[in-house]
Amino acid sequence: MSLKVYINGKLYDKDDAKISVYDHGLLYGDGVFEGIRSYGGKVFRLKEHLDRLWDSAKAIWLEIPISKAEMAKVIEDTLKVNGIQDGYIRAVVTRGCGTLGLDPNECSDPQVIIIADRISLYPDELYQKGLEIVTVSTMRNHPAALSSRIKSLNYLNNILAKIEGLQAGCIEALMLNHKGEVAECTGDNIFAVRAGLIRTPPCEAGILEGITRDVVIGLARDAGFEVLEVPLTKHDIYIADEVFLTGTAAEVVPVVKIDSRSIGNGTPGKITRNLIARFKKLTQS
Ligand code: PXG
Repeated sequence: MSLKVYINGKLYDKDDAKISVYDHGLLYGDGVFEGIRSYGGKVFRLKEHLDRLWDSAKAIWLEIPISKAEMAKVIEDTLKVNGIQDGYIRAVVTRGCGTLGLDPNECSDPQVIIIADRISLYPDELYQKGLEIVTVSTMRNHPAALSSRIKSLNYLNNILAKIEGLQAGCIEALMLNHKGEVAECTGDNIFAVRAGLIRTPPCEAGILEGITRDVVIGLARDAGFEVLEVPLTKHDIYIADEVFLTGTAAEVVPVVKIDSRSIGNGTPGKITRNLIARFKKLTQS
């Protein structure tokens, strides 16, 4: 059976789920989105994702044509109709069809799209052995030009960094901000542990305020660890005992090498493994 995709109140077979070439989401990356997980048929942190989607939309003057409650229902319904238990949901709101000019006032019909699919997980091995990443030269967008807190359809900044990472043989890459501080990876937030203290860059570093990041900060504090949101330099990452990434797709993944330097003893650290176990328990309860 073909997957069903929701577009503006209707379900379409995957192959028939289409958006106009005049949609400003395509023409200009003018729109917002969320990537969300479901575990055991239950949507993970749905409220937080909806709040962020609405905040992103507000920041770009985009009015989402349905309510948060309606969006929650169509997300849950789309998951159910596709019979997905453990999956990945992509919620997209585009500016809609307009003219071949930038003016969003010429666009009248924002498109609400919900795709629920099975997630292709990172190999188990990655969580056992850890990930190698590199710092790339593509600077994270200057937050005064375009706030990284907006999860917009324009991901070129991250895609260019991802390409640099891939060319260096790494599937994830570290981006620095305009001040040369550690910002985040292309689709994941970063944490460094040293002497039992967990640190991660603050939102002001020009990062996406990751929902997994917030969940993991909460889990770590509940477990009695101190977590600080403070500016970090590359040096802080190089001399860390442990480094890990958080994200909707990756969950919590250990980093064991960066820019060819081993982190700690080159294997996933104790606190990272502790947090991976706590995160798993949370999503499987
Ligand atoms: N930073 C950036 C730039 C991101 O795009 C995160 C951090 C982590 O945030 P969450 O809320 O997911 O904990 C993201 C995640 C994917 C994928 O399939 C992930 C993201 C965007 C597009 C695809 O891995 N965003």
